[in-house]
Amino acid sequence: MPKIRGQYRFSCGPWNVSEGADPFGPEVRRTVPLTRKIREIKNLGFDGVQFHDDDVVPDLDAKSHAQIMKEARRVKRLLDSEGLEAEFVAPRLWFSPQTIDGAFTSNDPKCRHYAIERTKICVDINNELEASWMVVWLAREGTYIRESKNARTQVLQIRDALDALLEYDPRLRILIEPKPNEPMDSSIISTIGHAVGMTYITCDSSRVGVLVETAHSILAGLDPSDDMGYALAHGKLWSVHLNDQGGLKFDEDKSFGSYNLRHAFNQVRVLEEYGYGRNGEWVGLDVKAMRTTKQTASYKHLANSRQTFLNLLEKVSTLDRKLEAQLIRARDYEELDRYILCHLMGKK
Ligand code: 3MF
Ligand code: MG
Repeated sequence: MPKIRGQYRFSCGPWNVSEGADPFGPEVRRTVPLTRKIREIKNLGFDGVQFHDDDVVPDLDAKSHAQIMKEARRVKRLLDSEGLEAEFVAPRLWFSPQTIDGAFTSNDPKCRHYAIERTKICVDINNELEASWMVVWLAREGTYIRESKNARTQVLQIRDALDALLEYDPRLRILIEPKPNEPMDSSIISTIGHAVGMTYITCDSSRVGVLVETAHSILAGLDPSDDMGYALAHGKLWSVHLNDQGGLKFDEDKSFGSYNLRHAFNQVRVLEEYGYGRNGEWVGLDVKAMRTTKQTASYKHLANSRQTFLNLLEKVSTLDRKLEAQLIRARDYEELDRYILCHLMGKK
């Protein structure tokens, strides 16, 4: 088999093993303690864990800085004992009463201050866990009605917040994870183009990159593999959240490849052709189990998504590159289309 170019390390978050509640019904699975989740994640062949700040230190707003760091050290020891790394710790900026009207872009200056201070604590937790970088999903930075905010001001408020964090820790690297909507009607940093643009207006763009999530690209009506290629061309794709999404619906976080296998193939292709992972980039999964999933199968969607990535990697590396080049030269894209479909189906 041809040599694989990329170096793939997989990560996922404890929120990917969930209780199955949705807006229309309660939990259907029991809560699994963090220690247990981490052990299972290791057993599934993952190399790293993604966290929210309060996954590491629950109820963190009510705790002293010393207590927070003490609890963070405990999680670091747990990771060490399993031989796992922390990929990132992301601030949960969408839960507290202070972030109802947005975090960095709240109309209340006291709430904006809260958001920055909370994120500084998240930076400290990242450092304690020796994570690769901090990810920010700008969940509530947008509007329900346009007149409530000024779009230009919002962009500059986010820039100022990122600058404050970059100045707070001169070694910090920040990844922006864009999403076009949900929970907001309209997010201000809605696509990967917006996120990459945002990196350039910060005080140190060399320390700000992006994370492409499959479902978020699809919700924006875009092709995730093209979004990855766009960010790669800017040298800004430092992480991904692979999953799948059945068109313009609620955010589904389906297993990778579950809805559109060809889309998934092309995401693996764009990463592999670049040699993704050589600079420490992670293959993150952000997948949700179906509500119908029983307790005993709580991890299947994670194992399946990782395996689908590896299977598609094999499909990418066994592509007949000579034939591909020949068909491209001849501009015979009908034949190329047929060849790709047959290759994916294991037919000649
Ligand atoms: C929402 C998401 C988030 C982010 C996470 C890390 C809860 O659609 O994808 O998951 O991935 O907050 O930044
Ligand atoms: Mg995500």
